[in-house]
Amino acid sequence: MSRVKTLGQFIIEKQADFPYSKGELSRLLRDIGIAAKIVNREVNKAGLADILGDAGEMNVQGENVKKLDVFANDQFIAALSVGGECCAIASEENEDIIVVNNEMSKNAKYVVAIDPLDGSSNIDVNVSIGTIFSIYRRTSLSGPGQKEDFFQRGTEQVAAGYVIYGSSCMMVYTTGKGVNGFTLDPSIGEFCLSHPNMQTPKAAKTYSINEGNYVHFPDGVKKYIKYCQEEDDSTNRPYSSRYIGSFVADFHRNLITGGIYIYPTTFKSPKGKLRLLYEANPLAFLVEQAGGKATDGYHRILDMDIVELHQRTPLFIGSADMVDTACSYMLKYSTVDA
Ligand code: P6P
Repeated sequence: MSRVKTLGQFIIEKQADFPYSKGELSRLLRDIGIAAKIVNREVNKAGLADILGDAGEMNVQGENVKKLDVFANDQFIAALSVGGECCAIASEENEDIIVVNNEMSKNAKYVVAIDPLDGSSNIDVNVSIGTIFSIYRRTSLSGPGQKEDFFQRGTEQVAAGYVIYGSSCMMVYTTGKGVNGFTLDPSIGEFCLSHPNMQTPKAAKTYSINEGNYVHFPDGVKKYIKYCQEEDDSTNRPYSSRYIGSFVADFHRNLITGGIYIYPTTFKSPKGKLRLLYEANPLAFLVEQAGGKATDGYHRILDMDIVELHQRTPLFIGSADMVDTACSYMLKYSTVDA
């Protein structure tokens, strides 16, 4: 056990990096870790729906079975509310913000944006899914959290990360001082430091994009895909195409092995599909801390203004050299948005 460093021990150890902090951010991160363990337990049972009852039905215990993304949303909201460190939550599952108005939280310093269970459509086919979170200091001075507390650029995030519910459950996050990955050890019920100081390869040979949308891609994306497919030994091409259809799973693989994930504008998603506040920004913060890049094809994701909670953006994210090359094709072949 002495060689194992748990998430809780790591957070306390790193708290020294924030001399003025009274531990509120540490508590928030621990609360997210707790909710992640509860969600992981339910995700792992998803395949037993026939026994446990489908969502919206009563199970054998007479309990109402919730859809997993609703369950996950409830768990993270509960964990963030009871901890007292968060005064408002913006969730992919909720049209408006959730104001945490209990005595402890209404003057809390932080707000949290979250996608509680991204890729949940993959649950029924046993594909890895994930939670994405982003933490900001509130901008409102006191009292209940406001929607405006979330209208901050990604550069203002104090922490961000994701949980991947896959062959193992991992929590990967940054507080602006590098990226660290923790793997859940079910035998002790603790996230343990397994991937210290993660860095993503600068150059790589995996591209992740839904080529089914090819005909509606911007010309710059079409040209980049053809670049990836060309034979050229000197630049390790053709690259490999890997697309799981679950953002956190594709992102996590590319973070470790190197690669680029692209969700550009398409016919069905003319502004892109991924949400800026609780998908693109948190992973853009994390990938930059790991030496990678994230843009909308032209502009750095973290510099983009947020004007509505569920605002969408095109997303090019991953290994720095691959993002640079893809964006050079966008500049050359696709008109920059106004
Ligand atoms: P498509 C899941 O719905 C999601 O938001 C991401 O997790 C995933 O990368 C993407 O959409 C898949 O979208 O249009 O390729 O099925």
